[in-house]
Amino acid sequence: MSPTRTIHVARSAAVLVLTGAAAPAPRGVEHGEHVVEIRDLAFLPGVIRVGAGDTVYWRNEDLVPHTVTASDSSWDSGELPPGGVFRWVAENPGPIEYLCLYHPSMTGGVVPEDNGYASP
Ligand SMILES: [Cu+2]
Repeated sequence: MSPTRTIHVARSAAVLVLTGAAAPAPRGVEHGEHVVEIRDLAFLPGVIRVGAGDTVYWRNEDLVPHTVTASDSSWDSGELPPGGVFRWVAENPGPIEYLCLYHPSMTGGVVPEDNGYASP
């Protein structure tokens, strides 16, 4: 996905110029990437802030399958088995609400970060 990579690099450079320092990322997670764990019938963290072109990974750490499904049905992981990972690139970061089709009380959200690239 070279177009996504190009956007990612350009955006990171812009953040460095504007702030002087990139936001700290969890160990093993590059800036522009986000990991949501699915654990105990919940998305953790429940809401993430992403920039356009960022990549989000949902990792099912539960013992039962789940789905990661946009509430407006614009994207869907399909069944995500225990240990499975769903990758989604935030071409349009939202805001988007999503849920698990098997456990509708499991909900999460994606909101655009204020980086000057997201639409107002
Ligand atoms: Cu579920």
